[in-house]
Amino acid sequence: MVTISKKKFKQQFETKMYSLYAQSINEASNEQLLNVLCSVIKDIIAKRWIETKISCQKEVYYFCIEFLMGRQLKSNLLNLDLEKTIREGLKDLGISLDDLIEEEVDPALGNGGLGRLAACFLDSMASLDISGHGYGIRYKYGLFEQKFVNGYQVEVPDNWLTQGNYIWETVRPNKAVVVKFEGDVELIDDNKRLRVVHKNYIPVMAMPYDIPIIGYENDSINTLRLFKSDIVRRDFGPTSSNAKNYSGSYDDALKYKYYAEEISQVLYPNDSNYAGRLLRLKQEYFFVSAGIQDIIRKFKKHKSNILDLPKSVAIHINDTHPTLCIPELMRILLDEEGLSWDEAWDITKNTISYTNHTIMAEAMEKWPAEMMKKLLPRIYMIVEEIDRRYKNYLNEKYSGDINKVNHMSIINCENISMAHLCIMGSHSVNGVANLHTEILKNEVLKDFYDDEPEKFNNKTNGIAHRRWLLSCNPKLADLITELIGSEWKRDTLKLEELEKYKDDIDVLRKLDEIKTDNKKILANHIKEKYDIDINPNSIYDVQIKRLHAYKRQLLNVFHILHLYHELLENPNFDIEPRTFIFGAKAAPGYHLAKSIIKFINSVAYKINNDERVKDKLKVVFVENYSVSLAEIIIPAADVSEQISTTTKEASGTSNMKFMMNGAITIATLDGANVEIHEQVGNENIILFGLSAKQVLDYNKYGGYSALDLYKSNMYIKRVVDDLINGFIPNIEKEGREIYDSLITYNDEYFVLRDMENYIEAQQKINKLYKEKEKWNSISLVNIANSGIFSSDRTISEYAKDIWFKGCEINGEYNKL
Ligand code: 26W
Repeated sequence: MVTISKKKFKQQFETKMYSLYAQSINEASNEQLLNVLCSVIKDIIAKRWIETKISCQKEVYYFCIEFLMGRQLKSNLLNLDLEKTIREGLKDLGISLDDLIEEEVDPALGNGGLGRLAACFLDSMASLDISGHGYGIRYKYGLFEQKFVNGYQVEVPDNWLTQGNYIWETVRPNKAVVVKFEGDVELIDDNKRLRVVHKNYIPVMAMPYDIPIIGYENDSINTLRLFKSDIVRRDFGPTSSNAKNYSGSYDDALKYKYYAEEISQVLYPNDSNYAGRLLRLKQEYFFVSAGIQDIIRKFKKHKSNILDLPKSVAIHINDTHPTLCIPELMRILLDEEGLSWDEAWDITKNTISYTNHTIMAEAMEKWPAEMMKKLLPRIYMIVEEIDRRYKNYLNEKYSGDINKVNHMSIINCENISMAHLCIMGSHSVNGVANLHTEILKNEVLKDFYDDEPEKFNNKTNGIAHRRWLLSCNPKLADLITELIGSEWKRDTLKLEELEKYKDDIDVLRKLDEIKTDNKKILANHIKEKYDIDINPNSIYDVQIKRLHAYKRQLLNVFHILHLYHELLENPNFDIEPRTFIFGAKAAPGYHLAKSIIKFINSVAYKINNDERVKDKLKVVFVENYSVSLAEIIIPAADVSEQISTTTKEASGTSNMKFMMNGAITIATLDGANVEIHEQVGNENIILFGLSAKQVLDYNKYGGYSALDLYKSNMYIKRVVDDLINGFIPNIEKEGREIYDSLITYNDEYFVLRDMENYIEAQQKINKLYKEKEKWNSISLVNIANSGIFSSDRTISEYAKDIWFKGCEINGEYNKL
């Protein structure tokens, strides 16, 4: 493991300050101090980073259109075991490490679950000594910054690269590659060998920016390589005469510059709705082609026989956004390596694996064939050929069952189904929680499962416990270590040893003190930012995730309104003081979601300004929810709201983070909540709501009337009417829109159907909190059983069952 003494660190810090800024330490701003510190850390790890790169293990390449990394300084210091040395060294120089940690930008290069999972996976791959690297896009603007104006969400561009560069990145111009768009493809018969010539294409340069991914207390430093798009400059080397020539006029040159730079300009702020925009398809091909070219270049430098690619390389497609890895790898193998179709197809299938993250029909990517044909003519030809062969196979197997063949084909009704291409072009398809995988196998992807059952497998998501416990909740981590030693940091299943303290009053008291401390930290933050006083002795009840109808923030706010009414009617109503905390961004084009934000903010405003309930109820909607905010909120939570419509949340990962930090979960049996329930048993989780089967049956056979329920249940009616009767001021339009979604359009997400049951479940929470010792004991049982949700477990499973399956040289992964 790399290390440095305090003395040497201080010397290096001073020298770096002079060389970068030519000034003394006491003149420097925090921003400059942070830059200097990061630069010193990069120097410390540089040699190790290079060495990791030339390891001879099988390499895993994780393609994902988003990586939601969070701040890196603290987690890098943790993983390098340097926090203490550097804290003290800086202190000697009169600098506070905490100030510098706070100074770091939190890059929002992802929307939510998908991107954050990718970040946790990188952490685990490095920590498990797996040579696994990420490929993605270096967006100039990340996910918009959210502001509330009169309770409405307003989106502000996220200009995160204010200084032009990101402190952790290293640009590698010598590794840039060209990605080709548009143009014409000619097939030339060259002495009986078909040669493919791509003419008149628009060349776009993919410039790699590398970020080191440091393993936990080991020697691995992997790489997250993000590509920035740019014009191909004349000095880049010989440009092919087949490329379109833009040097003609000033106008053309400007157009070209815009075309190239636009590709990595901004992250699409959508996390469930497929929009079908040309620019998005450009983004997808851009990073996929750059990544695959990079892999092949690297492979050929060290190994000779391209037929051996699957032995040395595993390529993982994270959701369908990088699907074009399949035809792009085919293109290189066919056109550049001169392999036959069958050889190329074997290699491609054996190299590539795919994860599905959602069953929501509206999220399924389907690209218009015409669009792909024009933008990526050679890729389209290959997709057509894959489809033609697949249809032949299906026709033969299902003897002309036209419906089935059409349903399963890749190109259908002029649209290309990316999920279908992923399934048939890869050797493994996995869901992200048991229930999700079962729904894929038995409902959404049933035909594909019946066709190739051995391909399908489950990999329940996980979280990087280093960030989500060790780093964000140090007091809890220390208590755990004091009780059971420190092995749990490497092997989280050891957390189970905590369970023996579930009746130990001393331990439970300590746990309670830590939670209260964390709650005070959050209270201070909320006071400072929003000037709202919250009571650290109240129940902190938290729902933080993207705003989506299926996640049912509405159910939560209806319950709040219910309590409010009960309190107004009866000031002696039995209620433990509660603070409801929301954090959520809505996709800018998602009208209903934005209306729900306005509704929640309006309810919050009304309740927080009502003296009558002042000591009992508070509602806080934090602005601009982000990874760094989650790191303050999660350790302070008492209640974890995981209340999606059953079947809709593929897994969820905040549910695991809360559990690991001792919150008690109120949940539907959806996604990974099912597995949390299996871990802790009935007594240690509060469940409610429809079962998966009930939801699937309602969807298939009908039989639910939201209107009937509304009419017959006075509690439901009372809160639904609040949307339209003026009780909550200034929500005329939004209230009506939400009301219609429930009553006129029959409540697609069963909010009203689950409401009574949810209120009962919430009463259980209220009652339980009065027995503080019991509460703390449940909290401890949750922490003790959360070890299985470390992403180290998830990644070990990916390694064993997918990436290194049957790999002799990597036999050691069987031990993971
Ligand atoms: C094309 C638009 C689009 C964009 C993003 C469609 C779908 C996505 C993502 C796949 C949505 C997503 O983030 N899904 C979430 O993935 C998490 C990690 O597996 C799960 O925990 C969440 O349950 C799932 O909603």
